[in-house]
Amino acid sequence: MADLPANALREVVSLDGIWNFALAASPNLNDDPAWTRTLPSTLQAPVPASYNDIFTEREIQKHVGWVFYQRSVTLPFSWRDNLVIIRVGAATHRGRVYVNDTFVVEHHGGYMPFEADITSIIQPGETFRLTIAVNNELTWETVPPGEIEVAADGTRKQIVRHDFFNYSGLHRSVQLCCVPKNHITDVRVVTDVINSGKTGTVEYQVTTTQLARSNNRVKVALVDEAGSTVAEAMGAQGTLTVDSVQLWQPGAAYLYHLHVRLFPSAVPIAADEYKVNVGIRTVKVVGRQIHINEKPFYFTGFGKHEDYPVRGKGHDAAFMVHDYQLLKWMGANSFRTSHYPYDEAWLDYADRHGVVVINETPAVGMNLAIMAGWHGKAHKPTFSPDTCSDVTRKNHEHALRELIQRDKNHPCVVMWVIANEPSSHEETSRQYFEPLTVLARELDPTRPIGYANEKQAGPKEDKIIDLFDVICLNRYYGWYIFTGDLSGAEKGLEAELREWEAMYGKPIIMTEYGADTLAGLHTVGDVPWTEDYQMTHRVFDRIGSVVGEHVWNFADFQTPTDFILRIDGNKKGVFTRDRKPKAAARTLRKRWLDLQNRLDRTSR
Ligand code: BDP
Repeated sequence: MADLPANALREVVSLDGIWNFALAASPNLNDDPAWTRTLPSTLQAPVPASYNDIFTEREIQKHVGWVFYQRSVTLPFSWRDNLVIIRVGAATHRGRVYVNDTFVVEHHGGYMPFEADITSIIQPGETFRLTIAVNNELTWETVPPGEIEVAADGTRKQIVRHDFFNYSGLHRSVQLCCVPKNHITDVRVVTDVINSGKTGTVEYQVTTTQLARSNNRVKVALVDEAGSTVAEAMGAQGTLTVDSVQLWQPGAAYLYHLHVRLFPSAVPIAADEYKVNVGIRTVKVVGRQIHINEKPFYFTGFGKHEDYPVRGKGHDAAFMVHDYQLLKWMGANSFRTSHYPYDEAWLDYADRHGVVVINETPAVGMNLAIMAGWHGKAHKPTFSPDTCSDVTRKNHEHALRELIQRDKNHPCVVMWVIANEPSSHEETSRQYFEPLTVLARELDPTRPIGYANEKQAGPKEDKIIDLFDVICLNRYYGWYIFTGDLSGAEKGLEAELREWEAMYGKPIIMTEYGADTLAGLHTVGDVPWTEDYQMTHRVFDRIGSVVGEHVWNFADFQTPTDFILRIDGNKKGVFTRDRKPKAAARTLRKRWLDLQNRLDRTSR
């Protein structure tokens, strides 16, 4: 189930707030079973938040291994006769949950929710000790990958292969949920539009618990924004049709909701209910274009990060809504969830407000050629039994499954990005990625797929692009190449884009481009790092296959603090880390608002 909301038949208690906190004494969890004792309250950490920047101790900021979060929880008496579920929004990168001394669930992957049924362990009215152990280690088997270096004195250091800080902890809400025993476990909707755009169809499939399946009836009703039921049906699956449909449009969202109810036979009172927002729209790749509702769509916006001062990657509704306001102010119609899936609240908001989302897995940093290429050094193969191996791929498949399972119903999501900048010019990348593309299409045949391509895998060198629908390019002409030479950059970029266009005939999205800018630094002329050093967009306008531009990045963000090419983070943000616009914001804003006006006029 994508989420476990409260409703007439379900209750949810938030466990967010201040938890007792401790670093594990040993890398081996069983050497320090902290869940068997009550942690002292001398050290406490907020949930949700990364723990790294909360404390003053470098030891905590740079900690590699397990930490413990602990609090006490009382189970309401009124929840007897129901299931009690613990739901953890995200434990980055691995979480283990303990109820008193009992282990209840483990989850690998730092950006997905997981849950455990604790009904048989705790009695209603009982107070229990809830401990969540969180591990932030990245290895060649994890997604994203990393390596741990152990110094002679035993100090452990996490090497990451991606350009953002390895924020760790409980990044999203922790909830205690009360769910009817007889319940709905999943709802899937797929929409289409027929009859020249006049009729919408909503294919739905409801899954229920075993008990429910044998004895119960499922009733569904599709309700419009005014609260009127526009279609109804009985049965766990079927197709609803909506005449005079109101489409979900970028910038003009319309949301129906599917109200699913479960009735025990012959009893007129629902045993469970669940509501899913439904945006009726289509997405298709048509030649060199991406169509939303049969019309070419041009993406304007950013690659982002969940990254904020102090709270790191901890979800924060105020920052989220403010970021959305800034996106709107900029004239941005879309963004990419680089480089991992975001809190579901991001997608709910995008659904509601008509923002288009490119949704990415956490597979970033699968490229040993990047820094090696930079220094002209030889490197190990990226895809091999010693590096990204079959085990890594299995974990990558798991991450992809979880992402599509969680986000499949969101109309805002128009494309899945399977990895960011993998070493796709290496021969063995094909063996690694082909099964992932097959799986993505099997799990969701309705959305195009892509991966963000890195420069070394140019149009002639890339080994996997034919497996994807859209060419997503991350290019730094004028920054990492043609540094300080904007006219050389313009020519180089145009030549490369024309080559991609001629060789593949697929839509191209510029999923990254940009330059570091130190806010407040100005000069006369085009000098890198100043606010005056800005690229033009002329090339994109000259190439018909370019269907989108996502600047890297929306805001400055924190990077590993020992990465010598960064000073207190990556400064490619169009906004500073505290969300103040840099000079480029005005130029971009003008371009995107003009584009929006032009497109509005042509679609009228
Ligand atoms: C790209 C990565 C992105 C980096 C960016 C940069 O996709 O994560 O932050 O370059 O170097 O390679 O700024």
